[in-house]
Amino acid sequence: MNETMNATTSQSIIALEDKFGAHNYHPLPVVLTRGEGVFVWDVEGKQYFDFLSAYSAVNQGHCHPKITKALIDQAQTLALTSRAFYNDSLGEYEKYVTNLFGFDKVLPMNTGAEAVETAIKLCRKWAYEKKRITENQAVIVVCEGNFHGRTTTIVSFSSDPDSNKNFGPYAPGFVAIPYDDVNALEAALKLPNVAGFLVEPIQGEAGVYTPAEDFLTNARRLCTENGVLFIADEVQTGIARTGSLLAVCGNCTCENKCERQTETYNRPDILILGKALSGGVYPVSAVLADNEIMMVIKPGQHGSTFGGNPIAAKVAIAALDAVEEEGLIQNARRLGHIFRKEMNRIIETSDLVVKVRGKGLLNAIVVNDTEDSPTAWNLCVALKENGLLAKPTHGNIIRFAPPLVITEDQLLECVGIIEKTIKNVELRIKNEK
Ligand code: IF1
Repeated sequence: MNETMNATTSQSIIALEDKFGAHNYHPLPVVLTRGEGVFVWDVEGKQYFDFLSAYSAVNQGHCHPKITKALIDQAQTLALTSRAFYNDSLGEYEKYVTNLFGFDKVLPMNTGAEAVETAIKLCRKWAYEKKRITENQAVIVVCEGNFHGRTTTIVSFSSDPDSNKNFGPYAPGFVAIPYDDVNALEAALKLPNVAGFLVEPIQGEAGVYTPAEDFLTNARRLCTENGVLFIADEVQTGIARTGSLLAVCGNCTCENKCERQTETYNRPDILILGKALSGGVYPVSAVLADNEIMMVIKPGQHGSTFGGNPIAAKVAIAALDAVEEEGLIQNARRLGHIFRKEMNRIIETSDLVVKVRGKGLLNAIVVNDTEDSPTAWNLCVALKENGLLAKPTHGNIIRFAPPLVITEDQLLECVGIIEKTIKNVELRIKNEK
């Protein structure tokens, strides 16, 4: 293809989406055409480090050979049976994933939001049938600043106007407390008819808010004391992203076979997984719980056309295998410490960036400007020019979440890109004054 055609390719593709696609996103102006490991390439052939990992769905790296092989092999064998019939992949996956995470049963779904909706239904049904809460009166406690998906029920309890304005009427049965506020949680759990507490172990979209060390431990204790289900949404924080198999594992390094009894493991009653459960090659999500909870759902009371399909089953096994075989938990933990140390070094001499926070390889920097300023966006555009892709979560916060297969050398190269870009943007801002 000649230079002129290449030169317009990005623009023509962006124009296509602008003309024919809903405007429900405002992507960074880059058009990607290939991905491999930590790298993606745009249609002009430029290579980038991917520091978003499709919002932590590509923990195992783009187009992971084993995962894509599992996808292709199964797609050429048996793609979808629906759950009207058994298939020879689902049981194998169900055994694998329940053993790995330590629960009696799994309910397979597709997207994270579907898994969150499933968890809400499961929690409510358990409350009516086991806890004997008055029917249709169940309350689930949630946290301000949450992000659990975009269905009308889920946005009903969002505190972000972008997520819920003009999508009413809102679903009842949710009470919000401030995130990381144990006293507020204790008080809320005393309300009548409380069935569950739904929480992200780290609030991703809100800006990678890591709670106090003992928040999840206190939440687990309070839920136990009040007979309320502790529901952990690990769609974004799970599958090694935070340097443990799950963010609720606390500081467990998962070096040994998990006994699930370590004092740092705040075992949820309902565990929600998605995104990296498939390594980003296919929509796969899951809800895990023990029999006492899971068995309240009887045949015909919940499901989905694609939930538990053979491709999803094989892909998820390969995706979870990769986490174990490639030591992604330990890599995320070790490189996360290095990354935050390097970011803090940069922050010491920067007026533009004021804070770094996160766990494992789920991190974010806070830009020294107002939420509605274009500074964080402009910094991301400048990072793109320098070969690294990241995007602001909210206004002045930029999430940095590379695939967990990144090497130390690659990470340090990216630190160099980030440092250089911050300094260039600072200089540009100074010269504009
Ligand atoms: C978008 C955010 C991240 C999630 C948690 C459930 C879901 C998500 C903790 C729903 C999904 C995605 C959705 C995507 C962007 C991304 C996102 F910015 F929206 F908030 F990661 F932070 N629980 N998060 O993070 O899973 O239905 O999407 O499979 O909607 O723009 P899903």
